[in-house]
Amino acid sequence: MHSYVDQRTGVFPSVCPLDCPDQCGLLLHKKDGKIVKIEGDPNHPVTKGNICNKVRNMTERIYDEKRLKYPLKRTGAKGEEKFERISWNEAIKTIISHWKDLIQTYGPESILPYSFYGNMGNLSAEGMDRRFFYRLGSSQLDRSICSTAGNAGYKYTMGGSFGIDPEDTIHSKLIIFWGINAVSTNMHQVVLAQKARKNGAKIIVIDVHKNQTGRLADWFIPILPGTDSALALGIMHILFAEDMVDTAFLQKYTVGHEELREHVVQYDPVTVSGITGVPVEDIYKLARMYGKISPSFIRIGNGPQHHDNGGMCIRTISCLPALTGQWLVKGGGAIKSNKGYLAHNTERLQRPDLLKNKHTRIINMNLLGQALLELDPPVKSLFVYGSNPAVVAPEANKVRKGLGREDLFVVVHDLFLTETAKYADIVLPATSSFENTDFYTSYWHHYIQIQQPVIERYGESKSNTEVFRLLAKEMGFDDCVFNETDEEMIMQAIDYPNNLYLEEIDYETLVEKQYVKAKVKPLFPGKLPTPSGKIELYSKKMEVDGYPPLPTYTPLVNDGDFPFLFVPGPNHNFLNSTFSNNEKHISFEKEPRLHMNVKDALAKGIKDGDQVRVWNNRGECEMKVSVGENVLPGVVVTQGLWVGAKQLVNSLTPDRVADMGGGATFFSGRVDVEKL
Ligand SMILES: Nc1nc2c(c(=O)[nH]1)N[C@H]1C(S)=C(S)[C@@H](COP(=O)(O)OP(=O)(O)OC[C@H]3O[C@@H](n4cnc5c(=O)[nH]c(N)nc54)[C@H](O)[C@@H]3O)O[C@H]1N2
Ligand SMILES: Nc1nc2c(c(=O)[nH]1)N[C@H]1C(S)=C(S)[C@@H](COP(=O)(O)OP(=O)(O)OC[C@H]3O[C@@H](n4cnc5c(=O)[nH]c(N)nc54)[C@H](O)[C@@H]3O)O[C@H]1N2
Ligand code: SF4
Ligand SMILES: [Mo]
Repeated sequence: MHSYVDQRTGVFPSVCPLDCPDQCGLLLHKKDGKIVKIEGDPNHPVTKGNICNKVRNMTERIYDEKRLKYPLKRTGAKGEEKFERISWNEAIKTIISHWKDLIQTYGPESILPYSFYGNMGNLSAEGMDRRFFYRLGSSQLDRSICSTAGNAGYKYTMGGSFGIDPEDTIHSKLIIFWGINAVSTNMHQVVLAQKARKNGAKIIVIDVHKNQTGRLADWFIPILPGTDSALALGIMHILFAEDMVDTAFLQKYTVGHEELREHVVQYDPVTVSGITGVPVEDIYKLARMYGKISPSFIRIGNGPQHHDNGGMCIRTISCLPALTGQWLVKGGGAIKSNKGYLAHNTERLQRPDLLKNKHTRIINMNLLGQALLELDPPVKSLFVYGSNPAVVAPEANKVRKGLGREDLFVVVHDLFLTETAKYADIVLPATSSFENTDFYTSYWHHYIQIQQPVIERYGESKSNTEVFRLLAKEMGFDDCVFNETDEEMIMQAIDYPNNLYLEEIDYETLVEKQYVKAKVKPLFPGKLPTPSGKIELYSKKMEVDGYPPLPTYTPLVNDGDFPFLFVPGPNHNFLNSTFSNNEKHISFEKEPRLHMNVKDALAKGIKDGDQVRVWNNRGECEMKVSVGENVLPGVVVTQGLWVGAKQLVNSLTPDRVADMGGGATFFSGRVDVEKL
């Protein structure tokens, strides 16, 4: 592979590595070996030269003085932040000698990897690491913190992560952003929607918070948290009652429309209004717009599925386009996730066959606190990479107590001394994605992209693949899979005859073109990967799995006697906890705010701008309050995963798992609020 690293000055293609659906094509401007400017690739068909503020300012992070330059070992007490520099050799030897002892005494399952998508590169996030931990026979991690509940729900209806091509949404005439803060979290979908709007499209936003996305809507519909499936069922009720369904489509492409028609009779607008807080006349208006305007497109967000009932909620919303036959119309349908189209050869990339004990325990990452404090036999070592669980995982106080265990050997591989790394015994410095080779597959648009190293490694930092090669070598794993290069791994991954959409894409083409669009065909006519091959409005599989076979509204779990539902989502200028430790991004964001309804504020004697304490039986936070009409009474909302000790929102969130996929329930917790 030709190297951009040696060229000290110039403009080089790249990919945004962050966990964001847009997966932008970037141009990195280099001067004297350093990146001086990051911009969107004007030729990338989706990015079209536009990128978000966070990444335009990412050089601040890449060259932040606080970035880790060399490995560290702990010298003080856990969490005391006392470390000293060590060599890579000592770091790797220390880790492996510890692990060999643990394996001998407690077995390999006493070791737990903990990772997520701090870098979305397929090699970095789920390549050599998977091979290593499978071969090690460590406990396996169920990576369920983000979207597994919703994905499981969507899959029951549609068979997999398949929606429409977002580039087609410029043809839509009705666009519903449903539980997605797209202005911050999927900005290019907003650009496409604005284009559609110029051609007469209406934009509706359904959310619990009138945030930046709600403010852009033609019509904002506030809803009570965790009640969206009831609203979707209410829409279905009206679509059937007023004969706005596409019977030909239902007959040809779905299973169970007759059962559904009878089932939704109970979800009349008055009942639904009582559940959702949406006025009866608005439910009618929404259903009639949805029933009559074509093409209509629903962008299904992550918000509604971070709840106790999140899986069923997404399952229910995803039935809607079938009722109106919208999947057949260009620009009609929905997107939840499009990950299925860019499926690659994970068997070869990750080598699950290396895991010999097929009964190895699997630990749900949302239950990290419990796993560290209560699991028997105990977890004795944790290896964290590409994630910051001390900030992002629910029940943060439990997580931190667990991380602080004297007998837990913690290793953290990251670019920064994160809140998690502060608990580490050994800290390893990670390269930024711009220093690595990797390939990227968006979960929203249809492009596969390649990253080649553009800048030299920062200090002594190493990429994830390099670290796991070193660990494997020290373990004495001589399987050839640990010697393969990044290039070889990419070739293996994209050589995947099972996915015909990738048929014409190979490594050479990727290197030559930088990004290539998968040859995706419309979903219909065609066979879906559901058991019936059709859209399953009635799902036998759900029945077998212990769920109601038809879409259903289930209330949230009782979370105690606190007056407010607490919705702590991400913010505009951070990406989860990434950037929350970079001064520039903090200055854009200023400070965390708690949004509260005027009625509630009045009852509590709280005024706009007051400092408040937010608390429940799990923990507490302090922040400034914004009083207004942006949230309904009984709901408080805050944005951003801040790292300040008093701003740890996850100290308040429950570690219950959702109804499906072991998903997180960040938004189903209750709190009380008082003036400080
Ligand atoms: N700027 C920025 N972009 C990001 C991220 C980031 O941290 N910052 N994170 C990235 C990641 S990992 C993800 S998963 C995505 C997430 O991005 P989104 O899909 O936008 O998900 P959230 O922001 O979690 O929640 C979306 C909206 O759901 C609302 N909501 C909460 N509960 C409910 C409910 O019950 N019903 C309805 N209708 N709405 C509800 C929230 O108020 C919020 O406005 O964004 C990615 N992009
Ligand atoms: N309250 C609340 N909590 C939430 C959410 C919410 O909406 N509300 N959202 C949840 C969601 S959807 C998600 S996806 C999770 C995300 O949680 P995480 O995946 O933990 O995401 P980040 O906080 O961005 O942390 C990623 C870390 O990876 C590091 N990193 C980046 N690149 C590399 C690399 O190449 N190698 C290594 N070793 N490290 C690297 C970064 O420096 C950073 O510290 O948070 C969840 N937590
Ligand atoms: S965070 Fe999202 S919008 Fe921003 S540059 Fe990356 S992919 Fe594009
Ligand atoms: Mo996420």
